[in-house]
Amino acid sequence: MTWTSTEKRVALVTGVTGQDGAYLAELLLAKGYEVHGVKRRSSSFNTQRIDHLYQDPHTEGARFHLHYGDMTDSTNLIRLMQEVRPTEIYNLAAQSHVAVSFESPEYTANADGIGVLRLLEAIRILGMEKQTRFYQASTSELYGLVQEVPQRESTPFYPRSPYAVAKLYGYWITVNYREAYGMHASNGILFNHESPIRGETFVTRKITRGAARIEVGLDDCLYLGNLDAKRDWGHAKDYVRGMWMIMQAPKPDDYVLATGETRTVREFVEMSFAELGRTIEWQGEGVDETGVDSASGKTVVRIDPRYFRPTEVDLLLGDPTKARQQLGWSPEISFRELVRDMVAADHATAVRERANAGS
Ligand code: NDP
Ligand code: GDR
Repeated sequence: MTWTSTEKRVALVTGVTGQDGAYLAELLLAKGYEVHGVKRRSSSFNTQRIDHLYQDPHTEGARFHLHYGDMTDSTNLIRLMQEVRPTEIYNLAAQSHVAVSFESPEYTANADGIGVLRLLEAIRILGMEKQTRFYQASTSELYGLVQEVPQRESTPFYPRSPYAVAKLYGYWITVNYREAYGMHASNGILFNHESPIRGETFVTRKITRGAARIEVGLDDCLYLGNLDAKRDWGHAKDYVRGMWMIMQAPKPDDYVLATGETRTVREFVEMSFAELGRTIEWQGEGVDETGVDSASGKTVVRIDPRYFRPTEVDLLLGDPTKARQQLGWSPEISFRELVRDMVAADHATAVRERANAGS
C-alpha cells in the first residue's frame, strides 16, 4: 500500500477533543487532509480545544467534520467508518487518566482495550484492510515496573494500573491484526507529553496552573502526591508529528517516542515556580514534606496522600533511537521551553481570572 500525491487523504481521529486530538487535527488540516473527528455527547461543551478549527459544514470545501461516537459502541464505529471511509485512522480516544483507572477499571478496559478491537474489527467487517492505515495510541505506562532503563521497543512490559493493562490489550491486538490480516497497523509507544492544553488533572498542568494561581493570589497552596516519580516529559506538538510520521512509513511497526531525559515531579515543581521568579525550598519528609517559597516563607506545596496510587510507576526514561533512525523523528521543543510555554499560558489565564473576580 503506497500513497500517490494526488490521492485524497481522509483521516478519522478518535479522541479529537483531547490534547493530542486537537494538535493532530491541526497538523493534518495543515497538510491538506480531510479530517473527521469523533466526539462524545456531553451535557456541556467539550470542544474548547478544537473550536478554532471549526468549519461550517455547509461551507464549500470544508475539510473538518465532527461526528458523535463512543469507543464503547461498535455499531456506531462501524457506521462512522462506512460513512467516512478513512485512509488513516488515529485511535487517540481513551479514558487516559491512570489514577482514575483504579476507580473505573471496567470502563477503562472497555474503552481503552476492547475499543481498539472494535475499530480494528470495523475495518475488517468493511473490507478496508488494504485501504486504511491504523495508529494505536500506546503508552510508556506499558513498561510500568522497571525492567530496563532506558526503555525501548524490546523492553518487556509490566503494566501497573488498570489503564496500562487495558492499553496492553490495545497494543497486542494491534500487533495481532497487523500479522493476521496484513493491515498497516502501528503502535506509537509514547512517553508523557504535555502542553498548555493538557488536561488540568495531569500533574504537569496541575503544577503550572497551581503555581500561576498562587502567583496572582487566587490560591494559597498546591496539593500533590508522589514527588519522587520520574517521567520523560516532552511537548505534545512534537509527538503528534511523530504519530503522523509513523503512519507514513512504508511498513507498519511499533515505535517509542521519547526525549531521552527524565525528571522528578519535584523538579517540575521547582522549574515551574522558577519561571515565575520564585525559589522553592523543600522541608520535611514523606507525607510531611512541604515546598516553601523562599522569599515569602509561605508553604506553597503540600502532600495529600489521596493522590498516591495503589501501584506506582517510579521511573520512565525512553530511548527513541529507532524512531530517529527509521523515521527521522526527534523532539524539537526542550523541557525548559515546555515548562515556559505551559506556565506562560496558565499565568495569562490566572491574571484574566483574577481581573474577572474583581470586576
Ligand atoms: P486526553 O485525555 O486529553 O484525551 C482523550 C480523548 O479521548 C478525549 O477526546 C476524550 O473525550 C476521548 N474519549 C475518552 N473516552 C472515550 C470514549 N469512551 N469514546 C470516545 N472518546 C473517548 O488524552 P491525550 O490527548 O493526552 O492522549 C491521547 C491518547 O494517547 C490517549 O489514548 C492516551 O491514553 C494516549 N497517551 C497519552 C500520552 C500523553 O502523555 N498525553 C502518552 C501516551 C499515550 P472527552 O474530551 O469527551 O473527554
Ligand atoms: P501519568 O501522568 O500517570 O504518567 O500518565 P500524570 O501526570 O497523571 O502523573 C505523573 C506522575 O506524577 C505523580 N503525581 C501526580 N499525578 C497527578 N495526576 N496528580 C497529582 O497530584 C500528582 N502528584 C504526583 C503520579 O503519581 C505519577 O507518578 C500520563 C497519561 O497521559 C497517560 O494517559 C499516558 O499514557 C502516560 O502519561 C504516558
